[in-house]
Amino acid sequence: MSYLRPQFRHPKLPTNKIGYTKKEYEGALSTLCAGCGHDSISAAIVQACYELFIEPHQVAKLSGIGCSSKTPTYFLGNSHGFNSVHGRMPSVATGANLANRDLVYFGISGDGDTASIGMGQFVHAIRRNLNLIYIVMNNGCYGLTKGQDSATADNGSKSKSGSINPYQAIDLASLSVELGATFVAQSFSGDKTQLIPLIKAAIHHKGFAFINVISPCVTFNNNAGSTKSYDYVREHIEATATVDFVPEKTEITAYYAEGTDKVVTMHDGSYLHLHKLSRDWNPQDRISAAGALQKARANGDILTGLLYVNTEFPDLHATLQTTRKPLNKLTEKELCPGSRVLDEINDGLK
Ligand SMILES: Cc1ncc(C[n+]2csc(CCOP(=O)(O)OP(=O)(O)O)c2C)c(N)n1
Ligand code: SF4
Repeated sequence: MSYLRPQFRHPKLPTNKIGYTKKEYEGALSTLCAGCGHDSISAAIVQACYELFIEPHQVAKLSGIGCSSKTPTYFLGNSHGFNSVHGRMPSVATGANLANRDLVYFGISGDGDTASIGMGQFVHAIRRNLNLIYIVMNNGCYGLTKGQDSATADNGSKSKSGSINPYQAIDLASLSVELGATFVAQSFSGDKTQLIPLIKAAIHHKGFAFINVISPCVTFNNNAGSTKSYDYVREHIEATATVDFVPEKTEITAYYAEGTDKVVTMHDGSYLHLHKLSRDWNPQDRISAAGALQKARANGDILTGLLYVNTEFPDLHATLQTTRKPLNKLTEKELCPGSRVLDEINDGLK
């Protein structure tokens, strides 16, 4: 495979509302294995940011370690990025986010990075409702270190070497719902029609937006008997609803009449329009989302779509009442209230 990407693009490439072509949202050429699901997720992120005409310099990409955590190099090359330590992305994302609330934060992780070494960090980012789009590229194995089973590998699933996983799997979507994540979605890397609107909705969600994306590892976990292979996922995928993301308030009115659809209003007035496939699906009902996930799991199915959303719970900035201004833009006067105020604070602590 050649790692040189030609710089040439058609001079008449379409531009988005702020005048950028798709090229401005791309990154370096991927060095992942050809056919790796992670590359499709990167492409979906590029498309979502292009269609939402996000300024690339207003995005920060944080990741841990793994093939999945390498992907921020392959999308949004004009954005800020920090490839941190295995399992520690949520801490770095928390620090960056608290220092500057104006950016869109993507936290990119793998199932090893999140469900093993990073589990402690993951659950606390959820608990705090950090304003972060947290994407797990879930292939059920440690791709970068040659395919060992991860904690999301299903019980009974067969590895490439033929061994059967004797342990229970951690279901990250169920766990997120249980812990109170305010946006939980699940998708498949091969389903960009579903994944792109979910990413757009996650960008507009104010709080922790978790997307668990089943993303087959073609090199180490795409064999018969694996429950994270392309064939298995295609056979067992079950969508709750198809999703449209509608940025303008006015555009939605035509949909209200349809009895089997559901409209969810986001904090900023944008809408999620869900065309329900399963009867009685209500993404704002946490208990039924938890039940539906358990049921799908018991049947060996993978439930996809927007599983749960709560637009009421305050995000971390609202809880901590942090400054609206990014820390690096605060003036000395704003940072230092003066000795009189400091004396008053100190007196209050006596
Ligand atoms: C502290 C630490 N422990 C272990 C490793 C070795 N290591 C690197 S990546 C990885 C797992 C990667 O799996 P995952 O997060 O699922 O990403 P994937 O490669 O499958 O996309 C491990 C164990 C490391 N780099 N740092
Ligand atoms: S080893 Fe697996 S996860 Fe890593 S790049 Fe290759 S296919 Fe993707």
